[in-house]
Amino acid sequence: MSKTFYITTPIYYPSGNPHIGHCYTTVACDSIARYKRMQGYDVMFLTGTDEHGQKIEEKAKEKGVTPKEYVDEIVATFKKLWSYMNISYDRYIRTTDDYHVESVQKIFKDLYDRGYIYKGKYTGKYCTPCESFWTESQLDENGCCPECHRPVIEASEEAYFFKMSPFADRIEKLLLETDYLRPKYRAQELVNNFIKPGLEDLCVSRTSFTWGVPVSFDEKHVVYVWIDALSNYITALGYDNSAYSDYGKYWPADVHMVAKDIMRFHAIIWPAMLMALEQPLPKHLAVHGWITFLNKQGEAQKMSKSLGNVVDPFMLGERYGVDTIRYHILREMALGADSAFSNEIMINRINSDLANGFGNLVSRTVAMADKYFGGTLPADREEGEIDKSLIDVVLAAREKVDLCIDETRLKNALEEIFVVVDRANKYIDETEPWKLGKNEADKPRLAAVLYNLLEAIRVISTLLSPFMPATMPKVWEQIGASEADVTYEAAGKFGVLPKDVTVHKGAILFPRIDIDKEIEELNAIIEKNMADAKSHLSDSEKGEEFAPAELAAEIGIEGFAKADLRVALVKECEKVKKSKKLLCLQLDDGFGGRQVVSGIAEWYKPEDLIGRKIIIVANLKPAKLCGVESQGMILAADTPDGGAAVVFPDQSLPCGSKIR
Ligand code: ME8
Repeated sequence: MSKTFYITTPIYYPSGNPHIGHCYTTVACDSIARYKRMQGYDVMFLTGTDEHGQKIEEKAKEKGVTPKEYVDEIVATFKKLWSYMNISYDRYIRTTDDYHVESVQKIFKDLYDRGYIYKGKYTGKYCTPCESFWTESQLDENGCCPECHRPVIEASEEAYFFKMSPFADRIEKLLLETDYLRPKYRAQELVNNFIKPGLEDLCVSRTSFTWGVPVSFDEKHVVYVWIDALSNYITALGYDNSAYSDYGKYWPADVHMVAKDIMRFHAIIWPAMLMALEQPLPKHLAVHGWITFLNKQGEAQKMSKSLGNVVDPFMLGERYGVDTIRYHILREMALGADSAFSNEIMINRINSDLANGFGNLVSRTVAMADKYFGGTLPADREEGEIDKSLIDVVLAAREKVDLCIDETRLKNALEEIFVVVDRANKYIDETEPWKLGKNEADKPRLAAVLYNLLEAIRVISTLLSPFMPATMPKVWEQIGASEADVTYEAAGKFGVLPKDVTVHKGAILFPRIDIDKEIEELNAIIEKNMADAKSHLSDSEKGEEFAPAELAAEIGIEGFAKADLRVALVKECEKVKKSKKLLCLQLDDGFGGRQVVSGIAEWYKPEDLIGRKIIIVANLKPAKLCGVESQGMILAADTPDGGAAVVFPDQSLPCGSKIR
């Protein structure tokens, strides 16, 4: 019986079109699934959509369609994208599928029968117009509803609760003492934030909307969307239903992959549910960061529809090819950390690794085999001393990549493969085949050099094929490799291609991109998207999509005290010549005056500021911006549309007042 491997993506909310962020998790899981299949595993790769909940219900209402009609359309876009991106999922689950609904009802009832779910009262802040409960911390700055900003009332409703405290110790051990959570450094923060203060019972039913799985024994309640959603990982295998019968074969999952925003649900609630059901726990939870968007100011923003900074994978794929995009997103993101997307970073990466690195290696090697030997290498070869150092690097690659795959470190896996690419390119510089080609007596040496390069390319392309599945067959065609030459087994060997291999010159694999021209075009697209986003979103969508920048690392009060913030009056203000962004302000700071340059010209005209009091960082080291000296900076807040809003203090404060 072959070994099995089960890997899952989150099931995505079909509440907007999928973007490059969704692609990251799915492409990462796809690459691992393909690698494992290549290794001979019997793989189950699951993805799907999470289709219930109040938000979907509301969006469908806004559009005047049923929730099912609403999700059907978006699910079709998700599936179209996955097929476009070459995603080889084995099963696609929709939480509206009948078998899943049936299983969720049984799971809920089972937890109830076991005494882990009980009926109680949910007490909280209630917004009557929105029919929503909020916790204290979710309320807006005025203590009102975060959605409609109207006052809330203290209210309670009947609800079911899931008792999580019996599992606190086991979950703490799971996080701190096993390698369930990757990267491990996130475990302590989870334990400190959620387990140490006492694991609270979780409210797992709702009565304020109906678009969900009804509780089978109390139909006015629908099951909380996370209980519904998390269950997908087992219902899709046939747990508590007869649609499938793969539970025994594939469970427990080898890897659940998610981004950090939903780590808590997978690290705490999901294990608690499985413990309560007395089922085995998944082996690993791999948590990656977000693909953020690097804006013109060089700041990383979360991608969101309201900012119009959502990068469209179809558009990128059309311009650069699907495999190139797959490579780029996987190569940029280290497990656990965020990765900033920018057009510049992407194009530089494509040019350096793919066009100059791997693509050039293939085209140079094949072109030389063609030029000097008419495409077929002669069997007569002369090995050289330097060859061993190349062969050693080639032979070491597979094991290193295996390890990275097993630890879900895909960026590192690609780096390991590119160590071989770099070594092979260096081997060309060292052996100078173009010189060998000039001399008939050097032809046996040249044949050996080219053969070694073709072998290196064979191993590189085999190991790259799970990441770039559409391009590698083109490489195999060019280097004359048969199917048997590019198996996992063959990637651990050197000398597999026939001695008299015939190459076939083909099209350039990764054309070099003209960076200036591309950036100009891409920036124009993004700017248009941003403008469209502003004009198309409803107010509720703007609020919903706004995601504040991440909190900076904690500092002590002494850290804050280092910044000297003061009130200052803008006496004069003018645009800095030759700059679209900068304003130069003359200030009365209470200490004789100073000049500050600020990058807010896109949002403020000089007359908007003259005569008003603002806040400055008064002890910032002076700096020159566009050649103009700036003695400090003024405080401004990020706005949801990517702009800046100057902070105006109480205008009666005297200049120089200290802010603490
Ligand atoms: O949370 N960068 O669904 P969701 C990287 N339905 N990954 C991103 C990303 C970005 N900018 N944006 C989204 C849900 N993702 C629930 C999940 S699972 C039982 C239920 C990816 O549509 C990432 O994998 O909001 C993240 O975890 C997931 O999309 C969240 O997708």
